[in-house]
Amino acid sequence: MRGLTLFRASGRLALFFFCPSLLLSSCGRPSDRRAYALQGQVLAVAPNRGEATIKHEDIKGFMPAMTMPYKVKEPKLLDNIAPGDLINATLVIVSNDAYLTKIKKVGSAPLEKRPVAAPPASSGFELLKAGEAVPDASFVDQDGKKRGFSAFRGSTLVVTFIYTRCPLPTFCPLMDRHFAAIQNSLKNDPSLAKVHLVSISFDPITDTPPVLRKHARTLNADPHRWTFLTGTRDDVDQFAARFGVSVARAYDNPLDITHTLRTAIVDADGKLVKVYTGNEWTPDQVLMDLKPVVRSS
Ligand SMILES: [Cu+2]
Repeated sequence: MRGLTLFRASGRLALFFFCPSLLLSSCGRPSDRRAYALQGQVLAVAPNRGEATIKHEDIKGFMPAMTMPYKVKEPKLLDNIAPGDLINATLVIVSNDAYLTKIKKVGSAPLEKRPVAAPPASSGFELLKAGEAVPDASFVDQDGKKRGFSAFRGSTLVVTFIYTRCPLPTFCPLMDRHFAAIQNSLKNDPSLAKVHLVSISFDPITDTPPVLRKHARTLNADPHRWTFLTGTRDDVDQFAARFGVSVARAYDNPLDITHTLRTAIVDADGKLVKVYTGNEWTPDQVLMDLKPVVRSS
């Protein structure tokens, strides 16, 4: 035990010696780890994905009450929990990851039927299929300018849906990081010069144009290559639903957002090429898939 402690101590020391000129934040990675107490109810368990969906209380100093799928540190942590269980757990946030650990069942309660804002039946929410034209929709961009989706015709698009307050590094912030990586690759590949990135926020209450502009700047988004849009809640929800994005807001708090992730390639004629589900796609995969699309347009 003592040996291990010594080894660790010298490991840290070595780290400091090896990178004295770097910022402490990148040197001292272990200090990036933050842990928060989470209390909530398990709504669903997905052992194959190593995930549990938890409706949880405010996490002081980190995020408001929310319902989200969380990864667990080890799959076996899911063995002892079931929908309806009330749990205490520790939410660990590291630079690009987030997971639950120390999950402890403290009770159970009937599952409340979550009032999910279902899309109105009349608006025709079928999922778009590859080859179908993406319907037009009105948005406003990070400069407050009105932008119809059809105004992007002529550019091959990579479109994703996010909100800037999304607290989990593996969700919306990951989409942002992936888009930033794609943007960098686009700059270095003249054959992809006409590809444009579009991030659409489904949280128009918070993500006003100034907020989106600031967010874009934080990500080093080049406005000629990467546009941030938002719109009325209904317009955004209906548009997003066509790609398979579901957004649910708690009735008592529209800022409590639960959502899925979808990212899509749309060709220069405005037709859907491909949709990526969730957060498991990579920038390289998208770049590969873009090449034939750009070539044929
Ligand atoms: Cu998110």
